[in-house]
Amino acid sequence: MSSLPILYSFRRCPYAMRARMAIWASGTAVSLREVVLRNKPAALINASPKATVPVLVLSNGTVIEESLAIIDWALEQNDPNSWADASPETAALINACDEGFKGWLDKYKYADRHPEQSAVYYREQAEGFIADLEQRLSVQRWLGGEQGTRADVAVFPFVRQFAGVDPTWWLDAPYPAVRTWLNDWLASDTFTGVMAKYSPWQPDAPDVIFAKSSGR
Ligand SMILES: N[C@@H](CCC(=O)N[C@@H](CS)C(=O)NCC(=O)O)C(=O)O
Repeated sequence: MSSLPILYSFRRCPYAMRARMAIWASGTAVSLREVVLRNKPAALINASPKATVPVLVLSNGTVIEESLAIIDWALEQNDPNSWADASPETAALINACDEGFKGWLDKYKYADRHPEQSAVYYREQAEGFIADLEQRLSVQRWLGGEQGTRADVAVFPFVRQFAGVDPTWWLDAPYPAVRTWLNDWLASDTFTGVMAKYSPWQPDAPDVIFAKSSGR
């Protein structure tokens, strides 16, 4: 039995993705447990009754059950890219993503479940956030300036989803700087590294070591 921290994750979940990216970039090894959301393992529910992913269980029993807190934990272990950034601006950007953009994104993605308005309407609401990113990225390389921060990592998986709802529209959408930023992330070792596929975890399965240094 390894004493590595245990990460409950779901490959396509944007919250889990941002957490895995920070863990990956930090070079910290964790034991990854891929979760099927409709059949959550009892071990996850016991550790974290709210049972969202990602959840990180440290070897001393501490449970970290919010993706942003997992990012912070990872960057405390090691932050080779200097992503840690406690500035109010970075926090505000992440908050605008999680508390505003994400809601419109879900409605845009699943517009058929929200027939009160059209998909285009929902997309236009979500575009307020994308336009803000465009403004920033048209004058600087990363969202917070010339250096990437936890905001870039935290926001990226949601922008990826937004672009993926209607890829044809996205190709010509008036957000060239966001497109470049997104494409850079998609091509990055950090993103491809964290998107490896794992079978759903079973209690008797051997540990799956998730770490940048494991040679992937
Ligand atoms: N605020 C949480 C949100 C995590 C979250 O909502 N994850 C989704 C998957 S993307 C989830 O686990 N949903 C529970 C479910 O589908 O049962 C975080 O940042 O970690």
